[in-house]
Amino acid sequence: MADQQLYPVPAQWAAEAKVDQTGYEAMYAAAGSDPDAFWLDQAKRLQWVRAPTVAGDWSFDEADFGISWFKDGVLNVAANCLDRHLAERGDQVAIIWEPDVPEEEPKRFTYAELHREVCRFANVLKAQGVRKGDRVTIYLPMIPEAAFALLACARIGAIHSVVFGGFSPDALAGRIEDCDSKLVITADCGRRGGKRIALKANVDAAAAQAPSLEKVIVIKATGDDVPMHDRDIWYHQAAESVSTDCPPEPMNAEDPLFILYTSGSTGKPKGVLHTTGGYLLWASYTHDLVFDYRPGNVFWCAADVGWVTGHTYVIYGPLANGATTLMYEGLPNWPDASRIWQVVDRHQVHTVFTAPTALRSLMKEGDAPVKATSRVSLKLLGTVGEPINPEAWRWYHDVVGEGRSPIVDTWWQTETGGALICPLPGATDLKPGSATKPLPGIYPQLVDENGAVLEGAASGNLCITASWPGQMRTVWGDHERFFQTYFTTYPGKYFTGDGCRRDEDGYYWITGRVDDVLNVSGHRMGTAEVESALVLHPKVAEAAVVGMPHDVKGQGIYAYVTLNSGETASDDLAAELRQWVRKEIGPIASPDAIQFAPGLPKTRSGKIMRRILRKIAEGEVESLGDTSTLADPSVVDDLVANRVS
Ligand code: 6R9
Repeated sequence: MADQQLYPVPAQWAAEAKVDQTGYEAMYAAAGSDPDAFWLDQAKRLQWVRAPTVAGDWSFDEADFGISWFKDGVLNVAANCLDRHLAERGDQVAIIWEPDVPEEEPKRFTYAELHREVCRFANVLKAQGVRKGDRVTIYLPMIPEAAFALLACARIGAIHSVVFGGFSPDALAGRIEDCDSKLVITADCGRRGGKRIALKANVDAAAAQAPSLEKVIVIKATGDDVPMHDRDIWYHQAAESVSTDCPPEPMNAEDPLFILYTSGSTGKPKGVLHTTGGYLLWASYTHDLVFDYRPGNVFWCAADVGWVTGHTYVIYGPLANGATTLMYEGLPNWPDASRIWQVVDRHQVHTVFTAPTALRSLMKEGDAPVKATSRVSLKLLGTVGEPINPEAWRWYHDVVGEGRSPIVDTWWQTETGGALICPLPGATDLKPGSATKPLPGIYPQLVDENGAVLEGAASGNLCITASWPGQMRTVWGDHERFFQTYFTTYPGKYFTGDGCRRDEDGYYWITGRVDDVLNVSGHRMGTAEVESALVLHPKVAEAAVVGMPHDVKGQGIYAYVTLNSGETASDDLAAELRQWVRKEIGPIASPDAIQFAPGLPKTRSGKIMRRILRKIAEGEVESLGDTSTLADPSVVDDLVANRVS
């Protein structure tokens, strides 16, 4: 099979990487034979106020369900990311910030400077009454202050909840209220790809629906004129009067570090909770192993800090490891398709880590924009967020990397804290499109619909059978939902929601979600969320949303909409509904196709048969399967006849 073509570890990588194939196998075995000893040893990567004496203490069974790691350890995340590096590398650059507009000067912060900025920010938060355990919502563009804000919360033990700047005021308000957060940190405006995002105005609109909100700290980022209300505080003014001395709060390893909302197959987005010790260890361990980080390398994860990838691989992993991390304000293809590679040359980037959707959009523009740059510094490539199609993989490998750089395809989730299944550049032969093998300490299992364990080469539902330090600990405010969502489909196992194939070499190939979660441009989107946004529109009676294949986004959003009687379908109404969803959730949720349907295919018990809707959206109208159990089989003919292509 063409997709089975093997790309062996380049000789130089095999010789020089921290972990080679034998090393990987030895680590994998060690983590399995004595997990406590293995993880207590790995925990030495971090600096502890009090070192832990226990590693994992967990059960996925209902009777004694619970997950903890290093529970008697005490540490502070910001101290690990900053203070402990000061003696050795205080003058080394910690963050390189590349602005949206290429003509502007980048900014650089050494570890000593970053330490000062974080302490200052922490003192501003304290002066506003923020205390250990309080929730702080962060709604910022990719500016250095975003890094300061996350680390400032960690320093004083406040729990941050970052909301992606592309989310609407409604979505923001829901997330502020869900975790009862009293303070929001935002900016006047954001910039991305030459466009402005009215962040402060969005916070003002959200405030009307978020009674818990008391204060808003506003960073002057673009200098745009924004109205200031009683609750608003300019950061630069508040920062004038505080000291830059702020001792880190000693935190228990199991104290919460952050909440990050993510979409599930049902209901509102869930507040995924990560804790202090286990998460930071996972961020540090995976950043070190997967990217073979060496002092001096410039590491660039191109994700926004609004997603988990930005948390783990822009901020926490690299800074815990004393790395130089690049933070980019803009978009991969603006002002043109060579921007990423220009940034690589400008900052002599060693590792670039991005999403397949970005690669597909650049690949469309041909090789010339890549070849116009040198990329001589580039030694390692990474992908994350969705399965990478072998064509994009080869383009990345052959054209961008000129064949010399391994690609680490990292499979993981908001829930997992960091990478779980992925190659190590010095250890794993690669197959384009496969996330390859589990990291040491990770035990994947494939099961069929009935939960029967599948051995050897097989396709099934991907579960993980043992806890790892970076695992989420709960859904904020709803521990029962945590258990129900992840541990009841296949009792005793963590169910990822992904389908997966394992080949005869033991390589894992993620095939995508098997639940009602879409992956649009590497962003998770619950079909239920888009449906509830649509039915809020006064003319809409019912909506069903499914995924459809999309060249660049991976998946597009296909919405079937039934109107209230008396309403007429039109292109204008379709445009209005798209706008409506943008307003309710944000631009990333805007449907790519809207089909007005007089009826939806339902079983006699009233359940929408999504299988049929998916097939129609995919254009596979020849293979709809059995429709005889439908209450009214004739609706299918209408749906097929009026399919939007
Ligand atoms: C990190 C992140 C998680 C879902 C996950 C899966 C998909 C992520 C992938 C991948 C294939 C990869 N996914 N990485 N699928 N290969 N390398 O993306 O977290 O936003 O929570 O999404 O993304 O379907 O279940 P999150």
